Amino acid sequence: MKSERRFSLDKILAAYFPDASFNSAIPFGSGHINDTFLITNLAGEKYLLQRINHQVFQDVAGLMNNMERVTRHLQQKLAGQTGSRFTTIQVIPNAEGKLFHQDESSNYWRVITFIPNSVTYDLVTSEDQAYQAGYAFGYFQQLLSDVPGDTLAETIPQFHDMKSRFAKFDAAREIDSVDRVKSAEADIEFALSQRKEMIAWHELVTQPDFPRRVTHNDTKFNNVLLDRESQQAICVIDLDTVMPGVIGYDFGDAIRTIANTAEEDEAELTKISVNLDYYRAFAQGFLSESGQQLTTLEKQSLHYAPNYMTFIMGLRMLTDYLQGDIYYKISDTNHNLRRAAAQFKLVAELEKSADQTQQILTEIFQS
Ligand code: GN1
Ligand code: MG
Repeated sequence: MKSERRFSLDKILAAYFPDASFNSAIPFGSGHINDTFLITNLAGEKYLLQRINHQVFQDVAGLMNNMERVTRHLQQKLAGQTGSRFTTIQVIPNAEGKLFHQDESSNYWRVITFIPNSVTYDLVTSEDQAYQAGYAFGYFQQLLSDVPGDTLAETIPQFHDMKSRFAKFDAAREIDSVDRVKSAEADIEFALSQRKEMIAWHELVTQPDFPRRVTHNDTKFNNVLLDRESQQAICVIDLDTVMPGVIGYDFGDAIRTIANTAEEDEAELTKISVNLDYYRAFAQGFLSESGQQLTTLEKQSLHYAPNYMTFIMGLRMLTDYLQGDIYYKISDTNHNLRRAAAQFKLVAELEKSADQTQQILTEIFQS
């Protein structure tokens, strides 16, 4: 949800670094929810300052406690692994020792470390990148496998719950507050045609005997930092939604951006298809790290996970379009509709590649 930009960065920085002067603060990254600035002080030290969207993350204290707990855990685990190139971001408390800072206009802020010599990409351009991303998210998941999930707050309740997402979609269609239903008929029809199957997968993975794990829940390719020179994965970022989940959420959401031949909001739908080489490379990297711990049921659930996660993103984007763009940042009035159409096209493409992707997963599990 978008809010007015009313704040003074100087005052906020003073609450964090009372003794330092900063000579630049530049907008950074391509997130759709929070606002991020790269700040540099006179000594050349860099940090990331982020305004947390507290309409999306309503429990900011719970969110920041999660982040502190998760990053501390990662730090401890990584300190015990000699020679690991992997690192983690850290939360920098404000001058009073608080994990976040609230300004006079009720904006919430946090500062985190900046990882130097790293790059992110929105699109994968080589098998090695896909493998690196798989390795990173799989390793991340494994490092967090001994954080008790019930100690983490649910930062967005029912985040990947298809029933709840459909209920919001149905309400948005019904209310049609900005008179956009007519312009989205084809996508609405597609969404409705998928309802049964999508809800069935969610029911499968939320059965009482299905393992709950600490998952990242937002595993886009651009949430992996690669070392600028070696191009190897060194860090997983955007920890806002690290909370209890199922393995398929992370596998599926990553495939959505990693095996997609086009951008998330591609207007030219013919450009969107599944790159099977990237699919395989990502799956190999991911399962090399997280595969051993999976139960048979979890392994079986992975195949449909990309369809599910791609579809749920499209459904959320379409709902936002119907509600008048109240959630995601947009660049034009049709942006959310274009995003939804692109996601739905990818669902259809995943469907077409189902035999090949099943074969890939079977081979990896047998090897
Ligand atoms: C949002 O802010 P960003 O870009 O990291 C969204 C994800 C979506 C993504 C789509 C909290 O993530 O769920 O997959 O946009 N995050 C939230 O690009 O809603
Ligand atoms: Mg995010």
